[in-house]
Amino acid sequence: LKVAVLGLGYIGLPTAAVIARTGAQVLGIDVSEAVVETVNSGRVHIEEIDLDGLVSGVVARGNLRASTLIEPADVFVIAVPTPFGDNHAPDIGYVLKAATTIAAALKAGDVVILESTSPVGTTEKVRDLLAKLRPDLKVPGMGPGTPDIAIAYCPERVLPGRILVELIDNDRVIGGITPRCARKALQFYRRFVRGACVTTTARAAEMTKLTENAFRDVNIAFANELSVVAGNLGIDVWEVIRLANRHPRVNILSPGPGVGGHCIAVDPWFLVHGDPENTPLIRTAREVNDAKTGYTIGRAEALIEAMPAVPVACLGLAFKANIDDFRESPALKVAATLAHRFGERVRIVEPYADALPKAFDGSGASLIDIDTALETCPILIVLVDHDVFRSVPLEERASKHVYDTRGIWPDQPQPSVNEVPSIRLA
Ligand code: SAJ
Repeated sequence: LKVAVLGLGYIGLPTAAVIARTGAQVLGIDVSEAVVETVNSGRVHIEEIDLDGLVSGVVARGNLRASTLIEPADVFVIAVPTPFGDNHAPDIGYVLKAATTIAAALKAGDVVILESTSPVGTTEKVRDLLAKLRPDLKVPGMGPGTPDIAIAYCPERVLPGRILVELIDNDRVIGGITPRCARKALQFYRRFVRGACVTTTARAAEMTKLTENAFRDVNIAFANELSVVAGNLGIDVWEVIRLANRHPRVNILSPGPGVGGHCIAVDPWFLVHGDPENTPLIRTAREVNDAKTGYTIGRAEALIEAMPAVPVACLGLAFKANIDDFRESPALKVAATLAHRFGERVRIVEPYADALPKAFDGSGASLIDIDTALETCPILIVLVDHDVFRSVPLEERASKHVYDTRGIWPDQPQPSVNEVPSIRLA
C-alpha cells in the first residue's frame, strides 16, 4: 500500500509516521523544503512525545519519505491547515490546493481522505474540484454508475502531547461522500486504529468535528464566566467548582487566562460563520473566552502596580500544560503585555523555552528558571499549569503574592484585609 500524506504538521507528520509503522510506503508532502529535508534526515521539526524516535525509525527502514512533489499513491490523506480570515470566515484555500496537487496523481481505485478541520460542505467541494480537474475519472455522488475513486472526511481528534497514543486509541468518525466511500476509508483506518471506526456522511462528520471543539469552548466559557463572577464576589471559584462537581450530573471545566491553541479558539467560528443567526451561544462563548485574557491582564496589572519596584515572575507561556507550543497562547499574550508595560521587572519562567519568543523583543523582560523565580520574585503570576509549577510546595511560596489563573495551588494562603491581595481567582 502506498499512502501520500499532504501537510507534515502537528497532525500530518505523526499520522504519516504511524501509517509507515504498519509497513505501508508513506510519502509525506510539504510545501516547505526545510520540513522535507528534516524529515528525510530522520528528524522532526515539531515537539511531540515519542515522535522523534518513531520518525527516525520509519525513515531508516525506508517506510517514510518526504518530498515537495506529489507521486502516485493508493490513498491520499489531506492534513493541511484551515485558518480563518477576516470576519472569522474559514479559509479552505490550502485544502483546495492540496486537492489540486492530488488531482495530478490520481488514478482509478484511489481513496482521497480529508482530515483537516473544515466547514460543512468542504469534502463535497474537494469532490467537485477533483471532478473538474480530472473529467476522465468518475467521482462519487454524481450521476449513475460505480465511481472510479472514493472520497471521505475523517477528522483528527488527537490531543497535543498525546498524539501518538490518541491516533491509535481514539474512535474515528469516517464520513463518506457515499456509503461506499466510507467503507473504503474505513478499511484504511483499520490498519492502525484500535478505537472504533464509525461511518456516516461527509457532512455529518464535518459537523461532528466542529461540534466537539465548540462543546469544549462553550464549557470552558462557562467556567471563565463563573471565575469573573466569583472574583467580584470575593469567592474562590476553584472551591465552588470542586463543590459543584460533587453533584452527580455537574462537570464544570477549569477557568484560565483564556483559550489557546489552533483548534478550540478557531473551530467554533466555522459553525458560527455557517449560520450566524442561529449560533448566539457558540459566538458568545468565543467572546467570553477571548475577553478572559484582557480581564487577566487587568488583574495582574493591579497586583503589580500595588507593589512597586519588586520583580514579578510569570509562570508559563505555552497554550496549555506540559507542551512547548506557544502559538495562540493566552499565557504568552498576558506575559508579553505585562513585559512591555513593566519592562525588566518582569521575569518569565518557561521550562519549555530556550529563549524568549519574539513577542518579548524590546520589552526588557528576561527568562529565568523556577528556582530563581522562587528565590527572587515576591510576585508570582501562574499562567500555565505545567507539572513543574504545580509541584512547588507551599513552604516555597507561602510568603508570595500570587495570582494563580489556573488554580494549581489550592493551599495558597488567602490575604488578610488591607494587604496586597494574593489573588487565586482566575
Ligand atoms: N482550557 C481551559 N480550561 C479547561 C480545558 C482547557 O482553559 O478546562 C484551555 C487550555 O489551557 C488551552 C485550550 O483550552 O488553552 C485548549 O486546550 P484543550 O486541551 O482543551 O484542547 P487542544 O486545543 O489541545 O485540543 C483540542 C481537543 N478537542 C477536544 O478536547 C474536544 C483535541 O481532541 C482535538 O483533536 C484538537 O482540539 C483539535 O485538533 O481539534
